[in-house]
Amino acid sequence: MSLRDALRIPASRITDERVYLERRRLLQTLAAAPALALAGCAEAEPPAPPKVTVTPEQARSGFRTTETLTRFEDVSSYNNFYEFGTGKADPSNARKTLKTSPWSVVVGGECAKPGRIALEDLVKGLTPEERVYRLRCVEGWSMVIPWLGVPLGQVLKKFEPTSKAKYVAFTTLADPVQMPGVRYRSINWPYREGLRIDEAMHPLTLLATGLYGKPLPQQNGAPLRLVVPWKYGFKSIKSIVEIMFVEKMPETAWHDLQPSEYGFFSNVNPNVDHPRWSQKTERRIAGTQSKLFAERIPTRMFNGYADQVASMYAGLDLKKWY
Ligand SMILES: Nc1nc2c(c(=O)[nH]1)N[C@H]1C(S)=C(S)[C@@H](COP(=O)(O)O)O[C@H]1N2
Ligand SMILES: [Mo]
Repeated sequence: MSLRDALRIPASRITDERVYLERRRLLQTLAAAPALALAGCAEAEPPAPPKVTVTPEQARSGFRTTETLTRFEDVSSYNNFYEFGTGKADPSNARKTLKTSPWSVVVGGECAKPGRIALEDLVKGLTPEERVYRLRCVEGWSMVIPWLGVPLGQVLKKFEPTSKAKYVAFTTLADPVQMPGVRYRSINWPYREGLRIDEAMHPLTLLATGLYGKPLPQQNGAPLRLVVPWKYGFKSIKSIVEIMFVEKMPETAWHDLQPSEYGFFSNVNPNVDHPRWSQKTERRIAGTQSKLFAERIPTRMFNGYADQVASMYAGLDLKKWY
């Protein structure tokens, strides 16, 4: 792409950029904005990603969409991982500093078998499955990503949660040595997320260990991250070091920062706008569409997974419980 083309920024992109900058401003980050518009221009165009085929059974389950995949190059270079900085390209530096092996996770709270468990043992006996999911960021962009992982519910059952386990709380590593962004109090570290127990046990909810058939890149949350495809991307917490079964709805990092804007549920919902921007459409970064000029498409209820998940929210006022 020539510099001239790069500077012909469409109105749609300017809107996106404002949303992105507003979210950053909220974090009171003092760093100067990087030269975003030019960041991708030197890239050679990689080939289009492969096509996906699915069985009718997989389609009904929501496990695999046939929508055009986002290229590996985009999935692994346009990221949100604030532990490494608030710019989209900052998390790529995680490759150099985040040590993902050995890795262990502390599991505890309301369960019969708490303890610290090595990653290998956590997923032992479970075969990684490929799930092709849409990922919708609250900022208004989306991707289609072929994950590798194990259903979270199958992992959680190993710890024998008690009847008091109404929610599951997750925590990311917060090491200022490996994660330079943690030196700044943009978020109240560590990054925390949570699910209601039925959401955690839902077959769509994945503990991802890879993508595109490879181990998870550091910037995507290696070695272990959550993927909850019907919720805004920030629920899909990266580089998990702690999983707790709890009785009360746990505090989460984005809710902690701005409760009026980021709720506990954060289900993708085109009818409930973010207080500062619309959620009716999204910019789909897929196929050969560049990050800068991706097409805008309508956002779907529960990110297109309503058939699989809507029943969990029957009777819940989704405007109140955003
Ligand atoms: N620990 C941690 N997890 C995180 C984030 C983060 O900043 N820190 N960002 C979230 C947001 S806003 C999104 S959209 C997704 C992005 O995942 P990806 O970079 O793999 O596409 O990760 C989520 N998980
Ligand atoms: Mo996001």
